[in-house]
Amino acid sequence: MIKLERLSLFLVELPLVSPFATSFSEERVKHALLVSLTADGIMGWGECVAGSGPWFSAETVETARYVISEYIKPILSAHKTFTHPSELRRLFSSIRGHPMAKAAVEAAAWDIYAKSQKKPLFQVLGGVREEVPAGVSVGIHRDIPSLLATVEGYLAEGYQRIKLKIKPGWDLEPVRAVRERFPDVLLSVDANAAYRFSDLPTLKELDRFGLLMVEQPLGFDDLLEHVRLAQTLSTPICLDESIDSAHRAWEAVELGACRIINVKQGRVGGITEALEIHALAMDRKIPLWCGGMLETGVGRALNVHLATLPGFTLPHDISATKRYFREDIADPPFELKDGFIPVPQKPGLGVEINWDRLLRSCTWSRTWKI
Ligand code: OSB
Ligand code: MG
Repeated sequence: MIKLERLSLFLVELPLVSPFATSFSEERVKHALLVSLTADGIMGWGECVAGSGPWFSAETVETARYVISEYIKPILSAHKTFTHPSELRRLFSSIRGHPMAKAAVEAAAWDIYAKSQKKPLFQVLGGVREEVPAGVSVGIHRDIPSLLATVEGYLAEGYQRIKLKIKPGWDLEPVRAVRERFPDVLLSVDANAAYRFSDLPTLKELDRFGLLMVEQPLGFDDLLEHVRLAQTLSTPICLDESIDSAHRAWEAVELGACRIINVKQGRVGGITEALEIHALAMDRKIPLWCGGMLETGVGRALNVHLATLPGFTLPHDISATKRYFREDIADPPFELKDGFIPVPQKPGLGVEINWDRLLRSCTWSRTWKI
């Protein structure tokens, strides 16, 4: 039995090495909400993947701070103990929605649990790999030459798959240019829900570029239009925003809305929920890969551990630390080794908080006794 002692929250702001533009926003600074739980003298960490504004999802770092402070913390105070982190999902189920807030706290509990077992998290999760294949997500650029230069640089570093962010007006031309210049590269696109079904003629054109997948072309909460699109497109559809729970993943698979799922543990409400999607995907032979939300080293470490599970078979949006930050708040930085990210082998997440850097980038923090 693990007895919780303290909960802390930290809001941090870390400058990104380069602006990251998508169909929904342009970010220059990463806003993150970090969670720590202390139990039996062990400190566990989680990172909330919500963004600074309600663009990717309804949740933001501020809504997560509010929900954790006002609703999740009282639940922890009422229960105080857990024997396995998968119990928290049910404890938090009285709170409707807010999967990213719940996931951040659950993550800290998984870190504590693995540390108490003196095992790296991937072993506790049933992971089968010591390194995971790295892909990179390339934001919308100001012009094609600068995009080609960025892609060339990433390929030289060894990334195994390039994902181009697209939106109406920045789609066929950049995809064609990258495909012509790099005919053999594993290439995919991510629209972050920027298209409508009436854009079908443009989306059909994407079939010409030998893409691995098109990620979330239509509405953020849609399944049925994705089913219709899947029936006319030969490129596999991958869903990201639409999958906010294991139940929704099951619906998507049953309906034929996607052939591939991008798993973000935060988006679906935590590792326990993500494990349920993994079981479904194994059963239904749906390839998975681990998405990213420009996480700091804390969230990235969790993604790396999750991506070691057997159903995660495609390259991930898990890139080296230096692709995101000059200085991260966790050490050591993640580095690429022949196109792979090695899995941390120390207990738990296997990264150390750099307190100096955490406190320097921290804009607000609070600690409660549980
Ligand atoms: O849609 O996958 C996405 C970043 C922020 C929000 C949404 C997405 C992304 C990325 C970057 O594509 C992935 C990463 O490298 O962390
Ligand atoms: Mg996406």
